[in-house]
Amino acid sequence: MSFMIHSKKAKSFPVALSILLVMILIIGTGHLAAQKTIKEKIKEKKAAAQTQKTESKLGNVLSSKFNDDTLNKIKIMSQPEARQSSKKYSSEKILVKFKPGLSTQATHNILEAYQAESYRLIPKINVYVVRVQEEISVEDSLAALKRNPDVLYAEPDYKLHLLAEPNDELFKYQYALYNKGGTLQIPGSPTGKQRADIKATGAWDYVRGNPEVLVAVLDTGVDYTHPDLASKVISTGRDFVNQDDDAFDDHWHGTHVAGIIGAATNNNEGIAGVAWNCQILPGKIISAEGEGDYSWLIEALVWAADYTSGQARVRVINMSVGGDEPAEALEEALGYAYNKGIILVAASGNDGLPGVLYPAAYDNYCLAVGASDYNDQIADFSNSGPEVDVAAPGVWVLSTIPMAMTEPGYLPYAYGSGTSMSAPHVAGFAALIKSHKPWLTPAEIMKIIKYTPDDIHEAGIDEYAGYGRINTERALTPFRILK
Ligand SMILES: [Ca+2]
Ligand SMILES: [Ca+2]
Ligand SMILES: [Ca+2]
Ligand SMILES: [Ca+2]
Repeated sequence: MSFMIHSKKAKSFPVALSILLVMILIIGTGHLAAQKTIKEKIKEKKAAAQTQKTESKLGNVLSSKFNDDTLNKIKIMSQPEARQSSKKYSSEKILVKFKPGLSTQATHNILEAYQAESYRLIPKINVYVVRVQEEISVEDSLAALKRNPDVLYAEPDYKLHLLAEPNDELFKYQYALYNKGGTLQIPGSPTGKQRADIKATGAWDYVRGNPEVLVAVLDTGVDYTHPDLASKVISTGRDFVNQDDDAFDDHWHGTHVAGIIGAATNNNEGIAGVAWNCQILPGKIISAEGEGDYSWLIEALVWAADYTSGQARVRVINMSVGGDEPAEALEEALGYAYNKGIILVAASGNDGLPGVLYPAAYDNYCLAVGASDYNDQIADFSNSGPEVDVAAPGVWVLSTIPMAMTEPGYLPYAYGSGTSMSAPHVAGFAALIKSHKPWLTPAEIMKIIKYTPDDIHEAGIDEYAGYGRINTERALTPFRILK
């Protein structure tokens, strides 16, 4: 499948597929975080970076390995083998839910009778993440548990993957927000179409967001030391991969996604985000290698849904990730967040095939987002299906990348393509609507987003663009009453 993605991309963008950086020196340090914890963390990261530099000068193998690895990971990401070689589900963990009415002791007895190596409960949805013993296969464990009358369901812990690839060209403006038309300065690209964009400048005349509206970015983490993000990230978040309270980005994807949603805007630095004043909450569910387990996403959904900081609450969750399989525990976690009033936005997938990935395919809970381009054409990698709700720009989208991956003399921004870049435009849009009209429910906000786009691709609703490319201005501008 991944081969499909890459061969398609290679056809469209022969120069693409490695991360790119802007060639201007970084001036100033930008805005540091308002949150003390973030400030402290920034200090720590800088000290760590300093140590690392010193150590690599001394030829320390470990520290130079960090740097090389980071670069290698980017290269690996752009190889067609990356997804092909990955397993479909975890060979160590499964997800189990018991029928209601069973005591905790009884469930533990059952898990121990089946020789679980260890287990932990995801609260609120009461799903156990069970680690099976090495000598027992997950297939055997699942088969045995499914036969137990006390088990409601037992399913594999499927793998998630990211839905974007970096490109290696750099351009001077964000057509996605405001497309002036004319050349995009992309080698080999056609001319961009005037106003093939989400009309962000029109919407910003009315709404710029509320800092108490948090957008959780469930991804590879976020570089909260980035000059265009530091003031916008509310806390260091939670890392479900490494089980710690520091969702610092050791990949690049989550930082890119976070910038699209909410980079500090109108600050003489870098790029503009869609939701100017809303804040970002990072949850790390994808490893440095670009892979994740469903259980990490499930746990993160429950955590984000319950997260509060003063008056601030998560109102939107962005998931630029996807897996091929449905899973009951995932659907339950989505339902938990949705019922707490959270708008769930997910990428449709980058296989260029019919078939929307999960979680995007859960129609009852998620807005599934496909990718359009600078000409309002559907990207050839964008997955299609009746579950697709809307499209948003996902080709050559400029955003933030981690400082650690920025070469000296370059700015920490890069172009990326994928439905991963499309979903955060919609997440930022949802955050603007929620800021403007906090009483609206997720169902109502989903309707506004679906019923206000510009029709693109085939006439009317279609399986590639859904209702069309989002139009934030149409949704957020007050209606004028004409006499
Ligand atoms: Ca961490
Ligand atoms: Ca900025
Ligand atoms: Ca849908
Ligand atoms: Ca259409």
